[in-house]
Amino acid sequence: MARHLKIAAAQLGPLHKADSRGAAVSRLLKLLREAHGMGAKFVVFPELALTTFFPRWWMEDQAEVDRRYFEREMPGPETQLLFDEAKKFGIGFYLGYAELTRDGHRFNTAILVGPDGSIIGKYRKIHLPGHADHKPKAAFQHLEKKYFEVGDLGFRVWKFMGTITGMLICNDRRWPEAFRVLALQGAEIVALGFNTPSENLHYPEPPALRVHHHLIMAQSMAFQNATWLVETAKAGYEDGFRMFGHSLIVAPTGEIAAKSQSEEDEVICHNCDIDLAANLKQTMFNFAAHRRPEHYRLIVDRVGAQVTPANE
Ligand code: CDT
Repeated sequence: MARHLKIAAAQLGPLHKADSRGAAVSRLLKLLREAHGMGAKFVVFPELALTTFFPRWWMEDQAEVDRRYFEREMPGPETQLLFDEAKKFGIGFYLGYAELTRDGHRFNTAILVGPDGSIIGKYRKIHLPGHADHKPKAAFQHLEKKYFEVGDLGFRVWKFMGTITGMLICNDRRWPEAFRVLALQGAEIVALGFNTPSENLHYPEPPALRVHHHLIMAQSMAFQNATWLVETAKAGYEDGFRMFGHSLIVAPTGEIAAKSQSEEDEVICHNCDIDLAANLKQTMFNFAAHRRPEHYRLIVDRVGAQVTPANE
């Protein structure tokens, strides 16, 4: 009999600078209850789901940044409520937050929490977009390179609720390498939270084109890696800066099984057939039979593109 897992993407609308951690958790709890009402057993919350997307602000007082935006413990006094409620419902979840470690390192982090409330896995974001310097002329900043270190835990998967599940965060979804490393460990589900500005910081681009890229990436990454993919947005006008929604649950066939319609708090849910990918994994994307890593060396040896014509 095919394995099924009912998965929800619990999208958040904007969390403003003035919103407290407690207010964020209350909204997460409301979304969790709604997901429970839909029968979900695994709920994917967004990236940095406890605060505004603070890397859009240049801030110099690091102690203040730490106090307002970073978690020193997980669960902490406010987030404990979310752990307790999820455990009561027997729901596992993915949660993104800013992590400050005991020895002073800062990461953009996601955790996988089992239905018993225990933390099963942790991922620290590896592809940090944006810049570290202040761009005073820009409408907003994207300072992930200032506030976070590159994740030090690699791309991993965990046995989770009868599946093999991996985690990524936001900008990772633009890099095929990240998905392939998870797929090579047998990923059946990839969970990912995101905050994506509707406006491109670097050059003018129609917002619809940015959404188009988001959709085609999700569909191709899920299909080419024969995995379910759940991508959950924090969306809407946060302190006046718009981020798009379009939270998604994508099947290993590359088809969109569910998609959010708003830029507000919204739950989407799908009963995922985890074995749907079995045929793909044994045929077209049978990695053992068809991959040719001896010809992929450049992928790990070279970071930036260099023009290297074969006839020179
Ligand atoms: N949060 C995050 O990683 N956002 C990026 C924005 C890139 S534009 C500097 C994303 O890839 O969606």
